[in-house]
Amino acid sequence: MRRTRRIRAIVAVSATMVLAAGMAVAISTSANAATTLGAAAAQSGRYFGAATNSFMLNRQPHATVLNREFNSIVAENEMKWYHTEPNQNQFNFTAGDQLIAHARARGMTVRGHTLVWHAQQPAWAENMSGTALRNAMINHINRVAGHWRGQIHSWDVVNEAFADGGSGARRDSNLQRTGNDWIEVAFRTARAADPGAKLCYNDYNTDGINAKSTAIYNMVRDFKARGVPIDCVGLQSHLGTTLDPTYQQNIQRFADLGVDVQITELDIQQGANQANMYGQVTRACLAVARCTGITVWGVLDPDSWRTGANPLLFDGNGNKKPAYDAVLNALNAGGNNPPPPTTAPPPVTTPPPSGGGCSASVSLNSWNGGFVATVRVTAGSSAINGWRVRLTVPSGATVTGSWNANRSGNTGAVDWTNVDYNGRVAAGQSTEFGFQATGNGSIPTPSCTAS
Ligand code: G2I
Repeated sequence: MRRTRRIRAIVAVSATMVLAAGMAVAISTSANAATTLGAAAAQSGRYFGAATNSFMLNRQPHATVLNREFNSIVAENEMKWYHTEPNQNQFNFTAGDQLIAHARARGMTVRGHTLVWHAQQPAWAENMSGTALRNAMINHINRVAGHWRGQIHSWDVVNEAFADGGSGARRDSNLQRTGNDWIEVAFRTARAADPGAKLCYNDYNTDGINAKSTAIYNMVRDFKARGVPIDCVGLQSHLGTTLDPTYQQNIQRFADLGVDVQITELDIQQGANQANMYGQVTRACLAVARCTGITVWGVLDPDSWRTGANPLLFDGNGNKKPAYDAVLNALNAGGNNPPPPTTAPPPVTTPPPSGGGCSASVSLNSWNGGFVATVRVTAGSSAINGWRVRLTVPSGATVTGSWNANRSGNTGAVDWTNVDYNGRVAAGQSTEFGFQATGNGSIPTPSCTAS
């Protein structure tokens, strides 16, 4: 009897404690819970982004939802090759500039999509092959990544280069036919053009462990082993009505190679499982420290490329769907596994000259028949207001394009001078210019004269 009473008392006390603890949790959760996707993701150092287009930036209700909910954006189409270089060597950055200005004004980061892809090429590139196409690709990367240098969080350097199905092979394309090394050439070129951007390989049907994702895994492992610059893998995640049970395991195995993983184009078929799957995908990313962000491929259902699938988080009136709540709750509950802080690009170790004036150093990214040169100009112990670099192009080589400098010619000894925005260099600081050439050979250390 006495024992029974004691047990009852303990039960009563524990019940009160559980209730109290439950209330405390409920109160602290609602007090701390973020109320937008971007803020909720930011709690664990991640971003939550959306694809959009410049012509939608002021369209309602898209604009209100975009600006309120997301802390990252990506161009759905307007940074693709056909858009940015409609005619060879004639660049159009207007829409991309608008998207970046919109993002920067609101503290959003920008994903770059995409430097090279077999689809959505301009007609002039579609009709090219061999060395001409390879050189056009390199020039495109240099000019586009160079234009937005320092403003892109992550670039999809190469998009969708692997075949579907079980072969694990590369997809056939005009780019692939220029030689199997086209992907690594693209990554090396992108690194030189924008050393601060994370460089991603991006693909679809990679949302679990399968032949295609394994082929990509093997490529990334090979790139890491050989020092080809790659920082991240994008899993597009255009999903149907079920999630592959190995979804998280697949993210984890890429992370274990030492690259970040980003969910880059998430959308999920509307249906009974939509909200649940959105929650599952979000939790899978949060569970892997190196899964650093999620982007949905559009904002409002009617604007989705998947007509009629209603695969996004908001309906046409901008109302939040159950899928939205599932994502927000998952983001608010997660965050116990924040990704490591992003590392700055490695410092360039050119010693500054001891006196005034300037010095120059050159690094080459070469392939059989061509190269990209990056030239670093460093001011000495005093600031300089302009510079001239004399550099000898290898015999037989010809400069086909350059950026961030004016040049006197394209063979032999060439003089390069600053353009209006990079002439002034503070004491001990550096600026860079670059050029692309056909031919091969080494370049002796260039001379530099301050003006
Ligand atoms: O296909 C879905 C995505 C797969 N991964 C790469 C993404 O870049 C791709 O995005 C879609 C865009 O959402 C569509 O909006 O890429 C399509 C092109 O492959 C885009 O569609 C095109 C239409 O096919 C064109 O008719 C249209 O002119 O958009 C163009 C611009 O509105």
